[in-house]
Amino acid sequence: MEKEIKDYIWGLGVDDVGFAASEDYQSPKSYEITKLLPEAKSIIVLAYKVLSNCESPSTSVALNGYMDLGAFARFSSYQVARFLERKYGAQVATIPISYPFEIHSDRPALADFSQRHAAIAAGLGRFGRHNLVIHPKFGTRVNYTSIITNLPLKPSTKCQEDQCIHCNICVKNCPSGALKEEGKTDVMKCLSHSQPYGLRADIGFQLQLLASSPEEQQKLLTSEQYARLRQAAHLGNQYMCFNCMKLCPVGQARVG
Ligand code: B12
Ligand code: SF4
Ligand code: SF4
Repeated sequence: MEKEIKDYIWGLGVDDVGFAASEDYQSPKSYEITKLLPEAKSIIVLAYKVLSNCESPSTSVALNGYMDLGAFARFSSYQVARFLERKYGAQVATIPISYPFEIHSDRPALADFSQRHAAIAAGLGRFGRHNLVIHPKFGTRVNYTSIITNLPLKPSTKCQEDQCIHCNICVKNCPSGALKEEGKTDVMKCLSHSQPYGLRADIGFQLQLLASSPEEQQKLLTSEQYARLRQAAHLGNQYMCFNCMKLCPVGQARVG
């Protein structure tokens, strides 16, 4: 069964796949996996190589590469889940790249499920100094999605080797200083650079609008800032910083 599932996933063009036993998934801040699928036994983690669009000096081109990956990941995840249902009568819970997840004010920037901890449990990499998972072949330029299932799958071998070469390039080139403290990303600092047109910027704009005269409001609503906020809200996560991902040297010479 494991080989059939892997062959199906590779046949779709997904870059890598690993299996984890549900008890090996340890993400203390995320929900218990049984809250997402009560009969959970295994997690199938899919890895997708990030396009070299992320190197483009144009932020819209870099973002578009990410959106291409996101569309393919959603398509692949659905296909694999349907294959598991059809072929093995499996129960499944597909977990996305990022959204949707439950939003609670006491759980800021915390998804229901951690793709990084799942990828590590499924043998698809280890944490680097930048708090991202470094894949043994693709380095940091990789995104993950997961499918939780009630199928009992033999877990993949975990990565034993530290993939990070501790060069500190990610820390030095983080424009917001979000990686200064080892083992912790400062979420607010990162957000100010990675999503400059996200929710916080939107709230700031709305407050400014409410406090403005009718003439000022007209100016604000025809400004570049408002158009950018609208575009970001329409597209979802609008990432404008890829430094910790694109500058990490690990894996870059080896990828195919
Ligand atoms: C919310 C979110 C964010 C938030 C908050 C990040 C955060 N602190 O977790 C913001 C907007 C800041 C963010 C930024 C980025 N994100 Co983001 N994000 C997510 C999301 C949706 C949820 C993450 C979550 O729930 N975190 C909370 C829990 C898991 O974190 P935690 O337990 O506190 O663990 C943290 C630390 O304690 C530390 N940590 C925990 N255990 C250990 C162990 C060791 C040994 C070490 C060193 C560290 C460490 O790592 C975590 C990071 O702070 C995930 C998708 C998903 N559902 O998993 C993507 C995800 C984590 N993001 C991703 C990426 C790529 C990015 C960005 C590069 C932006 C971009 N351009 O894509 C930056 C990188 C920031 C960074 N260097 O940490 C990828 C990571 C892929 C990878 N190779 O690891 C994910 C998995 C999306 C995906 N499906 O691929 N992200
Ligand atoms: S995405 Fe940019 S701002 Fe956020 S941690 Fe990485 S380098 Fe720093
Ligand atoms: S840039 Fe260097 S220090 Fe940062 S994660 Fe990559 S190898 Fe590790």
